[in-house]
Amino acid sequence: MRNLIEFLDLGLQPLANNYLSNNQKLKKEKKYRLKVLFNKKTKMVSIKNTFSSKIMFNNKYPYRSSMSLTMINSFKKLSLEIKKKYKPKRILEIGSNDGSFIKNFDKKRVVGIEPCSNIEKITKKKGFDTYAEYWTPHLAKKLHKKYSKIDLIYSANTITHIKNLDDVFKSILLILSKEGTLIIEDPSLLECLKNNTYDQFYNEHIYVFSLIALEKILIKYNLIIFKVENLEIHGGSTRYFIKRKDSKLRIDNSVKIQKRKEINFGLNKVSAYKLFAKRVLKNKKMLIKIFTKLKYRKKKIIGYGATAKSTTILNYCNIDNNYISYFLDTTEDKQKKLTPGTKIPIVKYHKKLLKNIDYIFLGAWNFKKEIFNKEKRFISRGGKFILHTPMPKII
Ligand code: DWN
Repeated sequence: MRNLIEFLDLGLQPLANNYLSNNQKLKKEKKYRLKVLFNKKTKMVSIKNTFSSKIMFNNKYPYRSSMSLTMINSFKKLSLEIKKKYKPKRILEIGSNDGSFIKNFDKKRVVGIEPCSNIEKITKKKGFDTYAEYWTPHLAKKLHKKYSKIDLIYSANTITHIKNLDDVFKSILLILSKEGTLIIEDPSLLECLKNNTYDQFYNEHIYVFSLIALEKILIKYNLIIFKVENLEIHGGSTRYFIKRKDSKLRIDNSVKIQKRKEINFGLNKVSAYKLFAKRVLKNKKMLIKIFTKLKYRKKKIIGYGATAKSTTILNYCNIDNNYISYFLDTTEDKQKKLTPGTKIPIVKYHKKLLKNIDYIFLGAWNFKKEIFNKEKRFISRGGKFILHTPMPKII
């Protein structure tokens, strides 16, 4: 416990993806204190108060990875690379969501694990072999019986959502072939600190990984990171290519480069986290100032992309339905609901709803390029966006 440093307090927060229906509006919401910790020994950054997977990932999970073209294209690009470079006989995806990645492969060669059964169903219906189960040693054994060893395992934005990392990697060892590759992809702690994207912290993101922390866990399982790729996706993610220690795959220079970058920034020291916390507080004050000024000037503000991330921002900064009239979102399961904690109505996306709008708060700032491209008309008639990263600004 002496190694754990609490460096950030993001206040009382509701569950990030717990969108409220109108009849839940007056009910008391489940809230928790969102505090973020740095472990001086393991270098791991994690949130303090956690919830069970069953509470967070169940048959009502609203998030769909297919809602963004950027995600679809990124999965497509990676799939081509996997087919070309690794030529796997069988691919397993842990956290396959609505199948945006696995749909790029032959149905006979790919298996998807997705515990949120409402989403898993979508891929199963299309004829893919999917399991609405959590990733556990029990499931790994079951899959091993059916498929024997698997030579490529992929997991995007999932491993950081599972508290028991020991179980995660033990289960992987049960099924990954001797020369197999494990690819995991999650938001980068380095980018989070550099860009002040404190909204990467919420109940589902139990960890935000850095290479230096992940490496320390993997070594316990004789797993080694042999290549690293930095991606723009989700505001800066890292893709780690991992092998068994005795596999013949050679270690790429990108690992050394990434480690140097993280250490130069100070990800191994408490001071970097304390400075980040100061910037986050300044960020909050600046964002509140922007909203207060615009409200005083009677500007019409809406939100775009009711993200899990924006739950953290809105609740931390107390920006509610007094400031933002509604959020536009393409996800059916979020529409006609209210944002957690701040109770801002979420409306089905339609271009005409941007007509008399002056400002858009970009909840899905991580898809800025894609959205700016889509909303050229709004921009050309003088519409402006409010962004909180790296520091709050209007563009
Ligand atoms: O790790 C996680 C990530 C990958 O997905 C999960 N814990 C939960 C979820 O987080 P998020 O909600 O912050 O993810 P996104 O991908 O930033 O969400 C984008 C939201 O914006 C979606 O609700 C879809 C919406 N959207 C839209 O309405 N129009 C997105 C785009 C690109 C658009 O054009």
